[in-house]
Amino acid sequence: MATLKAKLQEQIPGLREKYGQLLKESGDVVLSKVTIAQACGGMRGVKGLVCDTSSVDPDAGLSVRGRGIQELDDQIPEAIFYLLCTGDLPDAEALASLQAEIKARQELPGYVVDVLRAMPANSHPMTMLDTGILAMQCESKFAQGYAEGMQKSAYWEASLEDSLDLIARVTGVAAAAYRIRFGKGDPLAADPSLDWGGNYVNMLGIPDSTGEFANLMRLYLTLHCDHESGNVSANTCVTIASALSDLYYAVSGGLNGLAGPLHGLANQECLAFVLEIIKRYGGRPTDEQLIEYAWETLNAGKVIPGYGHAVLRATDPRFASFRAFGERVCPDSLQFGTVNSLYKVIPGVLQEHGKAKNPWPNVDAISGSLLYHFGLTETSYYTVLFGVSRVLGMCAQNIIARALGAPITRPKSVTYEMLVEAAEAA
Ligand code: CMX
Repeated sequence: MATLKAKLQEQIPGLREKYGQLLKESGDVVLSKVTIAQACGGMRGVKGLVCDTSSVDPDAGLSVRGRGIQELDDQIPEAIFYLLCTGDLPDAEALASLQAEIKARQELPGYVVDVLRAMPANSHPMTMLDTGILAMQCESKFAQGYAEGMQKSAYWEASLEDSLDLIARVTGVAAAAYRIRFGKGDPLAADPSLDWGGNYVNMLGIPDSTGEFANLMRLYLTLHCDHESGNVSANTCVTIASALSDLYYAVSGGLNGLAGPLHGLANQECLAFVLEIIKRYGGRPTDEQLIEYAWETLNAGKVIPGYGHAVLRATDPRFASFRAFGERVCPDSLQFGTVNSLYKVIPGVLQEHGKAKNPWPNVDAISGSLLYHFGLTETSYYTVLFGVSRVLGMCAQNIIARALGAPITRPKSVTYEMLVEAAEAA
């Protein structure tokens, strides 16, 4: 099988042709209607975006290029990036070539560490990640090519270059942010003998005598890779990039959206929730205690973190993959055990509460308990891991959008008066 670039080179003419033909023959076909409730309600369910890298079914959950995420959870994240971009998993040769590309680009520019060190000591790790990425914007090959009059047909190649640079370096930025923010010492250099996930663990500097933390990291980076293009972070990234802003601008902006508590920050809040419960009840709580705690949370007007989803209507398969990992590696962990107990009682409580359309857990409900087991106990760092993984999807989506010459995003907004007019006309 071909290297990633050769494979894309081979696929892109066909991709352009099939979209061109579809638009020519069926461009006027109606895909979706929009109600007033949807316009006022975060556009939930409105089909107005195109994304080929992945898709989320309300019951089956995430599929990457048509393959359910659970059948991919033994793949390393580099292979997933290849799959996101091309629709195929790489063979050994293509994977080795992609890994070599990443290793060749992974040295972090020294100024990134200077920028991170200059930030306020109480900066959120997500702010450090986003800032570190944005600081590297001066390295963008897309921006440079554009300034030099690059042909539109070559945009995707510059996007691939930026993607490989970003993927190679984002783990270094994230690990440096961890070490600086939490007083762990100087940032550690990348080790070219390690794969992407293993290297990230190594640069965090957390001992991993069994190698299982590196396995968890690979799983983590695989499971969080992409989730269509309508979620806040992906959609923000797509919108920024549609103005031909390069990937450094777009990914940094998208990750700022991921930092919100209703989106990626939920994984930080989930573990804080679990730790608070353990503290309150002095150990592993009983089901009755959990039910009591859940109702207190809901009655205080707060959400149960890690439960519910804008699209999913069943247990997130990524939750199931993490659960299987936890059962194998740390079945006796207090935090993992409490997450399991919550899984038993929370869906019933939320059903009785009657508000959430989906009472089942999403991926964030469990990931923190596993990180905690391996000594990554700084909960405010958890969303950074989510962000590092999501860079894979954002980059893959961008390469394809550039190949197709995606236009600038510009949906139409309406005023209250226009809504009333539409209501009266109906
Ligand atoms: N606990 C309590 N109430 C919840 C809830 C939960 N876990 N999930 C949804 N609800 C409430 C909503 O707040 C909303 O209440 P109001 O009508 O008072 O505003 C009502 O149920 C209906 O919401 P919904 O249509 O079921 O859910 P949304 O699509 O509006 O929101 C989400 C989805 C994820 C923001 C929401 O379920 C939530 O806040 N969950 C907790 C935070 C979380 O786990 N986020 C991570 C999501 C994964 C990700 O994107 O990263």
